[in-house]
Amino acid sequence: MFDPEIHPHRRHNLLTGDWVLVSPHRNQRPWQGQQESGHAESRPAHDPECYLCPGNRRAGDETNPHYDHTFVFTNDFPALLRNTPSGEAPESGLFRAQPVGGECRVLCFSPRHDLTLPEMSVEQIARVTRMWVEQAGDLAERNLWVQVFENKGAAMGCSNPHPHGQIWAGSFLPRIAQQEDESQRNYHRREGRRLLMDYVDKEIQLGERVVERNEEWALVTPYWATWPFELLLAPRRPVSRLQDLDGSQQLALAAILKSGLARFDNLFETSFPYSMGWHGAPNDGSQDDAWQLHAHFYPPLLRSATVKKFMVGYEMLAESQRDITPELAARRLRDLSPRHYRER
Ligand code: H2U
Ligand code: ZN
Repeated sequence: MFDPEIHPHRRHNLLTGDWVLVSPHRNQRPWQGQQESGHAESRPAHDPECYLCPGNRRAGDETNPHYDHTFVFTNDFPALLRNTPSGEAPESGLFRAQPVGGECRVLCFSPRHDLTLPEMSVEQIARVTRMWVEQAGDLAERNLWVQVFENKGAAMGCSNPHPHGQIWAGSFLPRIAQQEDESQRNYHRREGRRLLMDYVDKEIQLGERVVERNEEWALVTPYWATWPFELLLAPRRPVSRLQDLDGSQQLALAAILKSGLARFDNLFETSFPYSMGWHGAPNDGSQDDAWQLHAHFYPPLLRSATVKKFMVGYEMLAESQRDITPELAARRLRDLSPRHYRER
């Protein structure tokens, strides 16, 4: 008899259409490969060398103001430019290109160099959520896709430990956005309801993959998760975009971010690295009630503060694979304290 808790199987990602290979029988395999250094670093509240700390000079020669809460600036080395000439790129046979415009911003979450989101107060995190909402609304006026994200930790290639995120907003729909757009619109056409509303309702009903929930939000390890402790965060009421969140949804968001991300840190008693970001309806002026706003959290750690998962080999060449089941990952996160280990 097939038992998904012990036997290899594939799971379907409802949002992207991708599949993931799950190999739960493989959990006991030994590890003699690379270990990331999981040092519990202590940082100063202000670092004179940091290009994000208040009052400091940035690499691009600008100087940061003495900000008290959050601070946004245009990325000094933007990947997208506002003034890209429009028009058709010369297309010849097999070689296609497409000119794109856009803008990139850097968001400082706090003047404190030594904090991360779960170590900030709910009130301070609420300023970050408000900044996300305001920035998304502003950039939506002239960009089709606004990608709000945070890269956290050296293990994720983040260049600076100062708490910060980024926004890349552009005139085009990137590939993952396009896949999620298609899946959600198809489902809505067929069922007349939002795919992710139905999915989250079902997860809450089942409970086994729910890590945490409050009156406005649900935090789950998605059924199709590829990263060991991957999370999906979605509102429980219909919301298409960040800028559509009302005050109580924003406050409840700050609360679940604090406790949910504290669980991450508590897992290996380390500052848990990840890439996270928000997905919402594209700003194309069409009906957007197929789309449900959500955030993905992709953390690379697997087994300890020093052993991370590599997406290599079969995963680069065939499809993603995981050993620990999402149900087991949810149980582990759920069993941890929502209170940060440094605040205990
Ligand atoms: P990470 O969060 O992935 O480390 O990226 C930091 C961003 O900050 C990166 O996109 C920008 C880089 O271009 N940056 C500035 O805009 N000004 C600076 O003085 C240094 C870094
Ligand atoms: Zn700093």
